[in-house]
Amino acid sequence: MKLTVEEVRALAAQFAPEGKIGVPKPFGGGHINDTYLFSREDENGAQYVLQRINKNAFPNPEDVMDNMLRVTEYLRGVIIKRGGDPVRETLKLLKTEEGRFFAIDRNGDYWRSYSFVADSVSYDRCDDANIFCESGHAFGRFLSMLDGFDAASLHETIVQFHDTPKRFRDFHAAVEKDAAGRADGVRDLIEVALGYEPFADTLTGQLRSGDLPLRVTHNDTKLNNVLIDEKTGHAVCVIDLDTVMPGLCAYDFGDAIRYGANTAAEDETDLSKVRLDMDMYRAYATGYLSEVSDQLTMREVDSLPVGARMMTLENGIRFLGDYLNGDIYFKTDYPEHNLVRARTQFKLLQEIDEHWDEMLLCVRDLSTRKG
Ligand code: ADP
Ligand code: GN1
Ligand code: MG
Repeated sequence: MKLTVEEVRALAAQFAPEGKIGVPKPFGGGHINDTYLFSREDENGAQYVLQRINKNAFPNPEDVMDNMLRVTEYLRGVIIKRGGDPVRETLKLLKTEEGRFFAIDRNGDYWRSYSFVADSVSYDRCDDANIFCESGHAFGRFLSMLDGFDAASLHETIVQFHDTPKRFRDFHAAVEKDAAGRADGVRDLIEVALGYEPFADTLTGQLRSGDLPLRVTHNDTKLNNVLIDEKTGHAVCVIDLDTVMPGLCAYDFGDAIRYGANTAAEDETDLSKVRLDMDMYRAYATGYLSEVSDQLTMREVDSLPVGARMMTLENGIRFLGDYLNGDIYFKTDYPEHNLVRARTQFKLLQEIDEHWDEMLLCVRDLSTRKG
């Protein structure tokens, strides 16, 4: 049952026991969690994020919090060693009076609070190649800073999150069940999606054979999961750490390209506007590879564009599957929203295929240029 404004304020107050706080205001454009911003009067209006963890997506919120706490503490240590700003460059979780990093509401939902990074912006869309390049730096740095972190100690917060063959099994189940009675209206798109199925095991297969190594990856590298400094235009901080898990660098690179090198929004209805912008692709690859080129194997470098193709396909079948299931996973604003999102992904896949050679040459070229 929906919480009242007073109940949300009381949850925020648990993270600010002595302080007076304002009413938390809904904030941000994520598809999964419910995010609010609140301020503390005793700290001259310093702002904090309050977030309800989506239990449907994350069945074990305490695992999510354990990962997030350990990862942010580790990052803080690395940032200090590198001479960075530990207050702005990673999130700082707040504790409740009982010393926990979460509060539980009457529905059994978990809430957390962390620092709001002042004077920063998160872009849902941006066509500035410099900003996208900065986002590449941020996710590249994220991977390289977590190089020494014990990947095996992380909880798998969403099991088989980027296991695309598993996503196809879920997709088949959604088509067969047709829970919302929508399958007949989208047979064309279902056929297009199934045409890509033979490709689905490409990265998971290379992982199994040992050709690609597991690393600590972010796994949800959308442009709006990086904060950019309002004044300098430099990336400050990577956010949305719920899915930090062992993964492939191809997932991180690929998802960022899928979202940020698309000339249109993820939910653009006019498919003629959906193109792959190779300047944006190059900008991101430049930022990302300048941070991680020394670490990646040649096979990993070659896997980066494969990741872009895979993440676009994976999101395509996830959106379409959710549409068939009756919109039970992603937040939607209108009944066809997931279908619109799915259509953009399949249009982008065509674009990726048309630019394939260029995409591969670009990362190969940049990987040999250090710095
Ligand atoms: P979701 O899983 O729903 O995407 P996020 O953690 O990404 O949740 O938060 C949703 C949005 O809220 C982000 O895309 C960003 O716009 C905004 N946001 C979240 N945390 C911060 C923060 N510390 N500072 C500034 N903006 C934030
Ligand atoms: C979700 O949480 P958000 O909005 O950053 C989703 C991603 C999808 C993305 C599609 C935990 O990301 O996997 O790629 O939507 N996150 C989760 O926009 O499922
Ligand atoms: Mg997000």
